[in-house]
Amino acid sequence: MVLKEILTFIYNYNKCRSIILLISLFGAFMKVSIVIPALNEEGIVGKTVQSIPVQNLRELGLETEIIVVDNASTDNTAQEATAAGATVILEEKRGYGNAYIRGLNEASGDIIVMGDADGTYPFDQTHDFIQPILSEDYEFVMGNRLTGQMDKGAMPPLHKYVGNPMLTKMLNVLFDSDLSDTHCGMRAFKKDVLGKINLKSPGMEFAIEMVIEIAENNIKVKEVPIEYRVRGGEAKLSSFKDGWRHVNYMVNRKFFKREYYASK
Ligand SMILES: Nc1nc2c(ncn2[C@@H]2O[C@H](COP(=O)(O)OP(=O)(O)OP(=O)(O)O)[C@@H](O)[C@H]2O)c(=O)[nH]1
Ligand SMILES: [Mg+2]
Repeated sequence: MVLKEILTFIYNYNKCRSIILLISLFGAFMKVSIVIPALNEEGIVGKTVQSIPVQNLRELGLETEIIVVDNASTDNTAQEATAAGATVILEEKRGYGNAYIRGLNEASGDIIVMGDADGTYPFDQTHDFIQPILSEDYEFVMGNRLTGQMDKGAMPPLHKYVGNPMLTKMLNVLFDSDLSDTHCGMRAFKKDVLGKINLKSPGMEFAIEMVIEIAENNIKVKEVPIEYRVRGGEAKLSSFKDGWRHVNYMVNRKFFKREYYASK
């Protein structure tokens, strides 16, 4: 308790310096795994991997492991990710959830950071995701694209003003949580969290299954504003089909106590 108060004081005194201090106190023993699912992301996956500030994290005393889960891509995703410095794991079973479940099983870090391979998420802000876990006692950090800087065209108006707010509201009401952007794919958490939650969804529902599990198991969450950038390569998401899948998942889970998964 005393230690926590001292650390909080140091942190409040000088945020930037204290992050370095905290990481150097604990970081020598810490590893961060960045897990990235990728399906046909040639042309952007390499840049995404290269945007991870490995050197910067190393200077702070953190070792970084980068895992790209290639979801049986038919292009040069795997080769490009390898050339950029990632460890590439092949997951033959297609699906966003399948890719993540595989990658999370392989990750050996104390802290896991996750995000898309399409250049939309600011991996260069990785330290903002790690800091609340290191110094503020949070277990899970969730990006919030709505309060951060969103590049023009990064999110279609249908998603920004209708789909995301509606699905977020629905999840908050049904599962008693208080998040602002439940579909944000950039997240970070302590590895221990994986032992407290149960992730099974093979497809896109994985994104909300994780958030619901976090809410139901009272995991301590902090939201951080993040930039959101225009996607490189082709979108894999189909607005109406995937939106409907999420509604179905929530309704089935809440009212019929059963798992609903569409095909991947
Ligand atoms: N949709 C989808 N994505 C997959 C799959 N396997 C891996 N991925 C990766 O999961 C990440 C999320 O998929 P996106 O298509 O970017 O979905 P999204 O971010 O919700 O939608 P966008 O706004 O279009 O980027 C990307 O890095 C994909 O390459 C899969 O089977 N389906
Ligand atoms: Mg994306």
